[in-house]
Amino acid sequence: MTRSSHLPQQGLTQPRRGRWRRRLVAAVAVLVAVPAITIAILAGLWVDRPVHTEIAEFDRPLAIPPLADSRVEDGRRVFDLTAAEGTTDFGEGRKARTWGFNGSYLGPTLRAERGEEVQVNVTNDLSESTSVHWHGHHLPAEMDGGPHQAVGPGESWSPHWQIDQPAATTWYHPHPHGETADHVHRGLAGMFILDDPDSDPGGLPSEYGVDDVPLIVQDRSFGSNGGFDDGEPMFTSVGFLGETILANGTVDAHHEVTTELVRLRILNGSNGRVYNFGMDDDREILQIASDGGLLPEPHPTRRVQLSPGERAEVVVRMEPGETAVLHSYQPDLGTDPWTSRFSGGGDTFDILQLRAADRLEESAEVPDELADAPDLDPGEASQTRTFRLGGSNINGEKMDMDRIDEVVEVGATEIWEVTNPGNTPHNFHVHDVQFRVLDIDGREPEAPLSGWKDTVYAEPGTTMRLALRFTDYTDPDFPYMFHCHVLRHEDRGMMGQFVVVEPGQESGEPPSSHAGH
Ligand SMILES: [Cu+2]
Repeated sequence: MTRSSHLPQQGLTQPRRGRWRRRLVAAVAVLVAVPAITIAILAGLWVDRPVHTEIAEFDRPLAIPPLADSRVEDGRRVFDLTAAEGTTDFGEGRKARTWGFNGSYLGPTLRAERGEEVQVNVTNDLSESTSVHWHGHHLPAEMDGGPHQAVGPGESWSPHWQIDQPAATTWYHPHPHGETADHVHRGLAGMFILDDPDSDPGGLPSEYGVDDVPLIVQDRSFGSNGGFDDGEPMFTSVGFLGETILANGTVDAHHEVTTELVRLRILNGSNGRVYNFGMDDDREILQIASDGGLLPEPHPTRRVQLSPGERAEVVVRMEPGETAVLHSYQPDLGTDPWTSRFSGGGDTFDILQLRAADRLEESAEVPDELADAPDLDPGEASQTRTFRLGGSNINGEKMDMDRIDEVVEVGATEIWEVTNPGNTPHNFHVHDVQFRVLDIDGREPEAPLSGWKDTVYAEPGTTMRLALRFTDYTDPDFPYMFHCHVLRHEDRGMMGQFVVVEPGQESGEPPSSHAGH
């Protein structure tokens, strides 16, 4: 275009001639670009077409993760977890190189009672550094297993803490700096069930693996060689999205039900996928718990949506001899159809078939009252902090291991205001504490958010207010994390660090990630 100014004039002034050239070029560009963009979008839609995985046979019994062995030493309940590589046979020629704790895929279920001192001896038999985070636990930052507590190959780490929180379905998984998505995808995760006999409402199904069933839901894809395919969809906004569901590592799973009521402790252990659980015949189920424990009262519902890292406990009533399928309906991922689609918003899955025996043992009725509501009064808050989730950052900053983002005084009740201003689905997880969701865009949250939470879905275009209380475990140097639990987002930097300090104390220096632990 600049060359035109050197051409001899033929009736047109130079500027006018340049303008017509520019218009012509613009018109050609539009004629070329519009079909190209259209073809790209159509190709993208074809490549990223919604996944509808229906299971015909449900021919494998649901694996129940074994309860971890433990022993009591010096008043502590001690568990051993060893992370190692192995091979897992998922059936029908699907044999994958996987990672697991005390086995080739996932790990045993740890279980402890409120008041107990626990210690977990973590050994890393992998060829690279990892860490183990106790998701949902209230514990000292140094025991938390975040990116500062890397366990090198061949090394061990033995965190210990006292269980001091209500009964809940929590879990453990690696949290190495920038590598969490990869390590969890390979198979490192397990459940950690907390009991609290003193506040047990009674009557809930509670025989582990029989009518009280752990259910770790993950999506995976298998390549032509039978191994895991960790390729991400072309236009994904949440990282990896798999096409096959693993329930406790089982593909096409069923569970034999022998009681009228069965309790499912559902953990969304997936990297980026949001599920919208419900039964295939749309029957009513009772949600009885969320991340941090039992809800104040059972919530009758037909859908339970969980983003990565969230848990819900539900009770399903079965009739003798029938089958019913736990299904994932299309999740609600916001109003932007493109982003929703590219985050798995159009996908549906069969998860697990429940097969009732011809005669079912009688179950007790679920109590009308389950637990005390969270006793967090926003009127007592001493501080409001704001967190804006955008791009791969929080408040414009990417995770920096050497930067403490927030300094919290012990004993404080605070309000954390979390905004997701864009179209991409995110969620928000806070280490150390269970919080209460006060409101979402000014509205009181629905019943599933009436209990304790540590991970909450951040719907695109909304702001929510959380109330948190930091009761103990001061340490000016070792930080806790807050982050998006979409693992690809977290790894790319959507994470920050806070320390809990004595009143008036300043934050110190975070330890290096490889400080000899
Ligand atoms: Cu996110």
